[in-house]
Amino acid sequence: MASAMLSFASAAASASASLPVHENLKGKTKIGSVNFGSSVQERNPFGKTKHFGRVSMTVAVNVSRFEGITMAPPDPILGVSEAFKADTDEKKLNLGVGAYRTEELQPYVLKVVKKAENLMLERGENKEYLPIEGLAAFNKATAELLFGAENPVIKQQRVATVQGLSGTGSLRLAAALIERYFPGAKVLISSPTWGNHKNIFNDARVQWSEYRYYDPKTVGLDFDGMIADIKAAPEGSFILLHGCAHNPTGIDPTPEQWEKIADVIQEKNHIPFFDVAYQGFASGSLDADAASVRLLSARGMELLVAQSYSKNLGLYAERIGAINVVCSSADAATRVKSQLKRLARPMYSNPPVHGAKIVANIVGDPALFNEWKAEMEMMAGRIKNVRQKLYDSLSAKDKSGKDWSFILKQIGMFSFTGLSKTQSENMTKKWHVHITKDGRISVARLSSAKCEYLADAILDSYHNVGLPEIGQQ
Ligand code: KET
Repeated sequence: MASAMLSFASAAASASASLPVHENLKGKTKIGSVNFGSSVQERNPFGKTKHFGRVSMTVAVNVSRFEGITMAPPDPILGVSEAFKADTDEKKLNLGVGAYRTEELQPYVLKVVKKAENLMLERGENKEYLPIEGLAAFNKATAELLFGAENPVIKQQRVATVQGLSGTGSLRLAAALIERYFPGAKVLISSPTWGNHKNIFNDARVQWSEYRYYDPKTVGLDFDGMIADIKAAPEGSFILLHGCAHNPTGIDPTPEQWEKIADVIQEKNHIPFFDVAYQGFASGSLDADAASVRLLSARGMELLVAQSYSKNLGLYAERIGAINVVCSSADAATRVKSQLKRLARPMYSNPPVHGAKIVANIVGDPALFNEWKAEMEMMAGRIKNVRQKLYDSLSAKDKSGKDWSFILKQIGMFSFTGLSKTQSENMTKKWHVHITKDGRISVARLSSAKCEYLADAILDSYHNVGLPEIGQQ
């Protein structure tokens, strides 16, 4: 506290020091002593002059005006990376965040991204503001990647596409649209879901509730529960769906199940709201991973889709993504787009250009586009290999007869292990394997070499820590 008080005082002092010299000296400063005098006190009602020998300075006796602000809890996902940094053990492993690493556990910048960036340097492109809606070439490319260039929604110009601050920013913009134009509407999110969904809707002041999704007994989809809850939601609700590679469970509905989901959404006049953060990264195919969105849009439904290029192009820090709103007419799409721009302008004015140009350059050049697809397949393939290796290690080491094959059925970056909170904590405290407390493991950050160690950590945590929670496999 003392240091906080002194730093408050020194902030006041530096404010005073920055005054013009003649004002600062108004007969108050003597050689060999520092007296910040009453002028500081007058400006700072929280301060009081203290005398330390010949040095007198203003000390904040009253508490900070930020005193009422309590410490925020660490983020359940990004906080894992902070804890990992602070861990000094050599064996430490960060399997928290969904950000791809190589077999050497190094971050990976796609070769095709480096090529696109070189091209941009050669062209000497400028850094002027983008329009509020983002880069036109990017918006065109991103909507076509999602729906397919020949899709009627594209041909009939029924999609309002606005470049967003990656997946999160695009979801947030959509949430703001819902808050403004659908007052009282509810968003239904899966249980469980990506942790940030709840924050996004809370901050946008949009009501949400959960629909059943994960069944711990089968380590699979609770399809009946999901359908029943979507049916029971008030008519016209927004149904948040993970387009592919559901986070955190890695469990996706089958094509037949998607049809049934579409049936009940239509029946209840709900509006599907897709979060597509892993297109091409889940199966290795951009088209296959967009099948759910295309299936629902083919029924002529109006829907929302937030996209991200963090994972599939490894552009995590570039914050590049988009929000797409499919409307029943081109006219409605134009109006929706104008309102999305109106929401974006006071929030962040206009989006960053770098990632948008990378995406537009890659998608717009057939050779680069093919290179991207190959690299995406490589990343998806490496994750599948490590998944297999982890399963092999667990099966070989576990003599209890437990079936770990659910790990092979899950898709995408993550494996939802079923470890409880205390078991997950044991992974970190005892084994220095940093994972989220819901038992999710980012397989995209695992190497084959670390599979044995991870299997030991999982088996110890699973069999020796706490009692399995009710319903846990
Ligand atoms: N949706 C989902 C489902 C998702 O998993 C993420 C990121 C995002 C959106 C947003 O990503 P963005 O970088 O804003 O485009 N998930 C990983 C990172 C994070 O939590 O921010 C994760 O789950 O680890």
